[in-house]
Amino acid sequence: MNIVIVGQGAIGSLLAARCHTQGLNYRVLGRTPTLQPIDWQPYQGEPFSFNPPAITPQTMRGDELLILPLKAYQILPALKLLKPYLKKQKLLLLHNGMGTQSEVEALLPGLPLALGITRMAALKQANRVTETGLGGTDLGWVNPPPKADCLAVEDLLDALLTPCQWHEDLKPLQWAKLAVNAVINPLTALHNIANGQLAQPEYQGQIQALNEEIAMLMRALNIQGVQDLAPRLTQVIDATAANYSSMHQDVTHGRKTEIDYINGYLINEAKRLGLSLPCHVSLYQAIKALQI
Ligand code: KPL
Repeated sequence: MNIVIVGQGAIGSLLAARCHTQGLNYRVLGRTPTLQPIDWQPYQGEPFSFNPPAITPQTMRGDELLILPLKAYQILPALKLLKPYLKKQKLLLLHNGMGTQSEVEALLPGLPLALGITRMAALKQANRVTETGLGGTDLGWVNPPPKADCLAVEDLLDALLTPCQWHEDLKPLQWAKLAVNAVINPLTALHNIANGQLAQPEYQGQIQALNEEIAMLMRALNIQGVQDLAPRLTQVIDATAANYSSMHQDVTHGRKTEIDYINGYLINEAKRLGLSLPCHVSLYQAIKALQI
């Protein structure tokens, strides 16, 4: 089975480098048919340059594994463009936030779909891509393909995303990640601080209020893991203390943020149940006001 990596962002380029190193059959589907070479700097080991092989929507065979390491808001537009060329492909989405699953299911009913939460980290500056962390990936099928294809995809991803773990139900892990992103990302972007600065006393009141709203929503939706919210947040703030969150970087560079798929998703889920999350709403509005 061939792999198609959609886009040439930091994680897409990291995946291309891993495919290249492992000799996997892969192609990159970029915005243009010709791709830039990648100057790859692995976390450990010697840097090297390589030319990722390109593919266009028209030249796909129809049975590939399509990996979409895009921002949440880019998933639907990308798949709308690809829709005429999608036959029996399998899709893997890798992004922060939630809400794309129902969008993809509505656009492409029946297409095999897996979701992943990754802690792989890379930084892209022009053609240079630096691997900045060696985190693992959690994976789960939303709509698995027939058995043989399913095993083929799982084997490929086990090799490509090592260390990775497949889960029967990814939802509790998706919510755990969503809860972390819904606090760290907008607060660091709004206050223009690194993740670690959220450990300061001045932010504790706001963090607690945001966590309480998430806990209420998770209880209403019967999602496991409420008791882990606060300790996990403290642990992530600690472990990523020197990092600037993805939303901080998006705001700093004048890019669109993933707020609609993070706090926006929480707010919509709450609305659906007749609940309100005033702290998340004001944070959402504050981030929207920063965006162009
Ligand atoms: O996922 C992240 C992000 O920045 O998007 C965290 C975990 C907050 C690390 O910065």
